[in-house]
Amino acid sequence: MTIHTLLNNLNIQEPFYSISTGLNEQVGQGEKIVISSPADGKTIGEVRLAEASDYNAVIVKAKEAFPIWRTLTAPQRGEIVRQYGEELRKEKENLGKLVSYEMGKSLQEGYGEVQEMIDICDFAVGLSRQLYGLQIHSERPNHRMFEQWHPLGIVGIISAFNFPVAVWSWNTALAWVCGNVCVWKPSEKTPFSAIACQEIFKRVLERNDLPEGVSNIIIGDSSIGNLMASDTNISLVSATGSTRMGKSVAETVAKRLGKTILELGGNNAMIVTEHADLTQAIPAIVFGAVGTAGQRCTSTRRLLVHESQYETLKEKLVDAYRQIRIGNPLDENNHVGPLIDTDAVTNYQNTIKTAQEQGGYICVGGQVLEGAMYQSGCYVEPTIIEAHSAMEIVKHETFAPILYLMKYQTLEDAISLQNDVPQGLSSAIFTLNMREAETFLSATGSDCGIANVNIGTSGAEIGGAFGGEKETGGGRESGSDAWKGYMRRQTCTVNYGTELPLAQGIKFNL
Ligand code: UN1
Repeated sequence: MTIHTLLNNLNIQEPFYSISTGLNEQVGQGEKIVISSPADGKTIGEVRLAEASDYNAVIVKAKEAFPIWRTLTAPQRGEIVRQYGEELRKEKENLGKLVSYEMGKSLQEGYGEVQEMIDICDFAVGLSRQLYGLQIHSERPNHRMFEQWHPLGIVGIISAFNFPVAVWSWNTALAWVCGNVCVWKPSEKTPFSAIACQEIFKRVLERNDLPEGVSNIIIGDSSIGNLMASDTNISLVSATGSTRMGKSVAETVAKRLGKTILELGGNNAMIVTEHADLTQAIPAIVFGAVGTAGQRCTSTRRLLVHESQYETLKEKLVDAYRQIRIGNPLDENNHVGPLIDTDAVTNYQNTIKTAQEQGGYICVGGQVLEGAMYQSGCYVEPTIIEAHSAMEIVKHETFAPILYLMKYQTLEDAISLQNDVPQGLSSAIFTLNMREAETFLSATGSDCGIANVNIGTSGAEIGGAFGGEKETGGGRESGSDAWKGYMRRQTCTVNYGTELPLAQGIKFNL
C-alpha cells in the first residue's frame, strides 16, 4: 500500500481552516516544505507552514468553540472522546502505517502509538465522570467548603516527531473532557500523521454538530511555538521536546504567569546488579536502547552494571546487537528503522566521535549504513560504548541508539552515578534482591519521575502519570491525576446560616 492510498483512505483532501498544507494550498502563508519518509527517502507531500496571520485565525476559531464546548457536561464531552476512540479503532491500521512511514518507527510501534491513543480515550471517557473535587470541613458553623474544577480555556500542545500522535492524544483527550479546546502544533517533521488525526476527529465533531475549533492544528516552525508561548489566550502550554525548547517555552510563558506542562529530555539509566536475572535484563536493555532507534525520551542511554556481571553482560549484549535487523520499518521482520533525518545521523556521528575523544571504546556498531536498502541515508547501527563517569558526553541526551556501558562496585555508587545527570525522566533496576529494589525506590534512590524494577526504562503505560524531574521539566501527563493540570481549582465556601462568623475567630462588630 502506498502512502497516497493511506492518505486517501484517511480522506485527507479536505481543506482545514487551521492548517497549512500542500494538500490545501489556499491556506498557510509561510514557506513550503517537502516531507519525505526516512524509511525510503521518497516524498510524502508538501506542507506550507503557517505564519502569524494563520495563527490568529486559528485562535479565533478556538475562542468561538470554547463557550460551546465548556457548556456540554463533562460526561457529554466524554461521549465525544469515546466516539473518537471508536474511529481510531477503525483507522488503527491506516494511521499506524502512516506514523511508521512518516516517522520511521517500526510498524508494530506505529500500531502501538495508535493503541495508546485508543487507551487514553478510554481513560478519558471514564475520567469524564470522575473529575472529583474535595469536600472540606469548614471551621465556621453552618458553612460548607468544597473544591471544584473548571476548564482553563485554550490548551496549546506542542509535540515532538518521535511520538507524532500518541503524546498529543494524552494531552488532548484529557484536556477535552476537562472542557478545554486545544491548539496543536505538531512537529513540522511529521505533519501528515497530525493531519490524519485532525481529519478523523473532524468526522466526530461534524456528526455531533460541534465546531471544528474544539481541536485545532497549526503546522509551523518555532515561531509558531513562540506565538503560543507568549499568547495570553492560551491558558496552558503543554510542550514535549528538547530541554532547550522547553526552557524557552517556560521562560516566555512564565513572563505572563501562564501555566506549563513540560516533558523534556531524558538520560535514562538502567542498573544491573549482581542479583539481576540476565535473561530478563538483556531483552529489556536491547529494546530500551534500540527501540524507536533510540529516539524515545525514555530510551535507555546508560547501563550501569555491577562488576561481577560486567564482562558476561557485555559479551551477551554485543552478541544480541549483532543479531538486530535494521531496515525498512514497514517490514515487520526488522527490529530497527531509520533515524528521523540526516541531521540526526550527523548528531549520532558527532556524539560517537566525542565519546571516543573522551576515552570511550566502541564495543559494537558506530557506522552509518549505506546501500540500496538504506538510500534515505538515515539508517545507523545501534552502538554500545564502554564509558566512564568522568566523560562529559554521558550527561547529554543524544536522540540515537547509543548506549553507554559503565561498571560499578556498590549500589550506592550506582544510584549516585544514575542521578548525576541534569535530566530525571525514567530509570530502572534489575535485581531479584528485595533490599536493592526497595533502596532504589526509596527517597535516597532514583531521582526520576519513573522508577521501574525488572522492566526497562521505556514503554510506560498510559494509566500512570508520565513525566520527570530536573531538566525533564517536572510536568505530568496521561494517567493518575494528571488531569488536574488541565483545569483550574476553585475553593468555594457557602454560608447557609443566619450569622456571619469570620475565619480565625475574628470579631468585627459594627
Ligand atoms: C516520549 O518519548 O516522548 O514510555 C514518550 C514510553 C512511551 C512514551 C514515550 N509510552 O516509552
